Amino acid sequence: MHQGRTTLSKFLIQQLKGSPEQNDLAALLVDIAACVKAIAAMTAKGALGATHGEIDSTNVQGETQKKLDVLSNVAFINTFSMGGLVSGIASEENDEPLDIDPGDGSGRFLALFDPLDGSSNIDVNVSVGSIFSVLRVPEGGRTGLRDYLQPGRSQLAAGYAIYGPATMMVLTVGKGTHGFTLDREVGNFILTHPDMTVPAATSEFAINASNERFWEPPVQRYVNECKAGRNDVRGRDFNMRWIASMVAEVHRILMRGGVFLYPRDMKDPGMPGRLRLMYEACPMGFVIEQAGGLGSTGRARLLDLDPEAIHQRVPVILGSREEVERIERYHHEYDNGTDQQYTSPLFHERSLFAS
Ligand code: AFP
Repeated sequence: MHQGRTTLSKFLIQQLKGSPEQNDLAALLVDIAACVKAIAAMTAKGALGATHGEIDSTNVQGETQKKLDVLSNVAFINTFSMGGLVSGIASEENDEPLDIDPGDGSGRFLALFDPLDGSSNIDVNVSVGSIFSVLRVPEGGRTGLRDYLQPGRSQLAAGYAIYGPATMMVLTVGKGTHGFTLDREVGNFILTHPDMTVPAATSEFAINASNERFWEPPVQRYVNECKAGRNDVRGRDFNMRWIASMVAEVHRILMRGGVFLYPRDMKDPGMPGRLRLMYEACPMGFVIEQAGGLGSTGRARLLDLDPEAIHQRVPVILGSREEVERIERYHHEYDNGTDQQYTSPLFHERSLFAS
């Protein structure tokens, strides 16, 4: 038992007191935790829960939806609709944001979320997660879609749930990043990882290497140097991971360092990246930066981007600060043409990227 251990509710009361907005934010995060517990219960049933498999529909991303994608999305929508604290929600699974009228004007927040991230892993029993971001309704009240298009630095809170061997919630309200483990017997989230910190240095990177031929040269340069290991410029060997579940990658990075890359690639030149800015990159960037790491596109800080669309995609490079800064430097040197000495002549003669 965890007598005396801090529960999520007690933690939020301690971190968020002193204003009606902060009190409401604490209440909203408790509502999100209740939704996470419901999704954790569905996920834990596996194939026994009739939650595996696909349904005959695709989401706005053009992705075939898993049953658990839809069930998780409904769980979040119901939570926010009944909580009376939110006036609008934007979900990866919904084409358009949904306006929620609490009726008494109390909906001071906007909630953006990926209800089930990594859903290609559900049927093979690998960790999946939920990602959430909380914004303030702009001064002057709701006007429409543009209310949601706030830069990541405006977030009031962000975090994720990871449905792994243990169910955990990791979140920030702008005062550090903190991890809570679900005590299933009691049904409480217990503060088990206060003040999580991303080590500044690392020897572990995460990227889908099957896309290598489509990456821009600075990413190829970085990954090739990691693979070359101790006999090359990095002077040490690196390890690689790829779980295809951003939540699991980010959690590992928070626990032991590392760098996660889903860069822009030329597989689909029209697509600036795979991951979505508003409900994946921004919340994860906030969580990582509050733990001392850095989140970037390779050319700009994620939290400083001015959003243009709800489902906008961006390149994502985040994790240990020293590695992200190195990758940004490689992008800068490539863009201003000073990386000649490092980049294989191939890229300047017959490269996919030849201008
Ligand atoms: P799904 O939710 O469609 O499985 O996508 C997960 C994800 O958005 C992110 O969590 C992973 O890091 C990334 O996609 C995996 O992409 P690849 O399947 O291209 O490796």
